[in-house]
Amino acid sequence: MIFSSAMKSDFYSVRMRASSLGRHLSGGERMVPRAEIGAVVSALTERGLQAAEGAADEVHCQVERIDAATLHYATLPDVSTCQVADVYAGRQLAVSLLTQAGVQEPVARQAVELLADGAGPGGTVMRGAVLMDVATGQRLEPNPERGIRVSRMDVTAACRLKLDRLLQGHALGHRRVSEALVLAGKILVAPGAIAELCWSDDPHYITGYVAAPSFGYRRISILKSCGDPRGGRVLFVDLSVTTVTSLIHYLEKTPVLFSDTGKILPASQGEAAHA
Ligand code: WAQ
Ligand code: MG
Repeated sequence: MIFSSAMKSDFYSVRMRASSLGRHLSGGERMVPRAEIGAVVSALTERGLQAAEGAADEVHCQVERIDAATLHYATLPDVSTCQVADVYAGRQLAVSLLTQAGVQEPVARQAVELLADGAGPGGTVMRGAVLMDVATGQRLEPNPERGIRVSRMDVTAACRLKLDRLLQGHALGHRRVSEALVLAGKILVAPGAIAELCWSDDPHYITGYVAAPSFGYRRISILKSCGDPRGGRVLFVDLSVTTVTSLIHYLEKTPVLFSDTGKILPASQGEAAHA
């Protein structure tokens, strides 16, 4: 069979979701050339099967060809880390960073409390992110159980090599960091998205971040207590710039490939963020 150059250069979105008795356990989003689909489906499936100590009873992988004409290229945000003494200091710092990014302080506090309490119905963890109106704190996602799943983003092969080397050189080589960085990167290039707050729902992973165009991906060493199963994401939206529908479409559908990394900035103490 003869491959046209168009086929060779096409990208495919590969998405995985794993669940147990209908409850979401794990998800994954990649965007790769044709030749890598097999390996990526296999790796994501394995990840789904291993989620929650093997509790998944269903793992779905979906492969979709991306229309090359809709593909956007971008650069990843800079990465920095703030060391804080405890959860209280970490959440204070998150509020202060969100304020710097243009979120009113009461709205920033509301977002932190929402994730702390579990943003899904009945204090559960959502599958996707909360969309929050930066002006009012009002929630905008159509389905508060599902939220918004940011999807169709990845790094190019050359950028992957550079990124892995960069992160490993700063002891940040864990897949969790690069995945969160790519997700935050897509949010920061979405028109009308002004900041993101995130910490994991993994009970043992307590580092989270605030991301904004002005300071990039700012990790905060402690954003929750060890053992706490709650976590999530809040995206702050400026509705004077975009509509809910077009932002959701961008986050879920517009393919974004990162072709270069940002910098890793020196570690800073919590209070340095006020400077
Ligand atoms: N789109 C929107 N929201 C998502 C997505 C997605 N593709 N994937 C996960 N979420 C939401 C969902 O509510 C999860 O419960 C929550 O985010 C956390 O997901 O630099 O590991 O995959 O050291 O547990 C950040 C710090 C780690 C990494 C975040 O998130 C670092 C993390 P998790
Ligand atoms: Mg998780």
